[in-house]
Amino acid sequence: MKLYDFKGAPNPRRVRMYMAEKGISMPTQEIDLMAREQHEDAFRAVNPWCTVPVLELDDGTHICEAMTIIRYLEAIQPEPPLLGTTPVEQATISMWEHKLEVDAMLAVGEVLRNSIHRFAGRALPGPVDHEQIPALAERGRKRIAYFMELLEERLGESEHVGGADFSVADITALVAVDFAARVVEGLLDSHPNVQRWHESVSARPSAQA
Ligand SMILES: N[C@@H](CCC(=O)N[C@@H](CS)C(=O)NCC(=O)O)C(=O)O
Repeated sequence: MKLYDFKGAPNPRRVRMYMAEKGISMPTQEIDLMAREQHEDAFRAVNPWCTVPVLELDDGTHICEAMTIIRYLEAIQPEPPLLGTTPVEQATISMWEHKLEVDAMLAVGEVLRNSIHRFAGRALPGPVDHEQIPALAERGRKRIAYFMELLEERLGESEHVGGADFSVADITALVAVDFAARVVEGLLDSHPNVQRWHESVSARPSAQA
């Protein structure tokens, strides 16, 4: 297997952190998003959606989308479980993971992609170019404030995002919070529960992956 990766980007980080937690290692190929390598023909043949991460299997199958890659790896190597074991654990982790992907990861993307010069004309990842809409950057900032409140409340009642144990919901949450910190100064201020959790999950060796 091989992972198409880009070190500076949040979605590949979700997969790298998951792999580190599981003790899975494989060759990686860096796709330089800054140089728009994701739009070159060689990479379009791997993923016509022009995004990383992508997992390449030994038979040539390509699997895109961070959570889909994670689900595949969990299916072939279930231990230690990071998607829950009982039906209720699995549902709760999946619920929080998905909520944070939509409300947190996409909110930060909305701010960055609609405000910084580098993304002019490239307001969405993928093969189709889109103009920036500054109002979406404003809305994204409000969405970040909302998800921080949501996380604060959740981590006031639960040790980890998906429940008692560390799970993939913590991975998406950590990546999203670190991503949000790029656009909001003092993000963790007045969020003591998020701070406590952030310190603890950031201390895991996998957070450096
Ligand atoms: N929903 C996809 C999102 C993938 C994605 O947007 N990846 C970004 C890097 S974080 C990308 O490849 N961007 C390419 C671009 O900006 O053109 C996933 O979960 O993998």
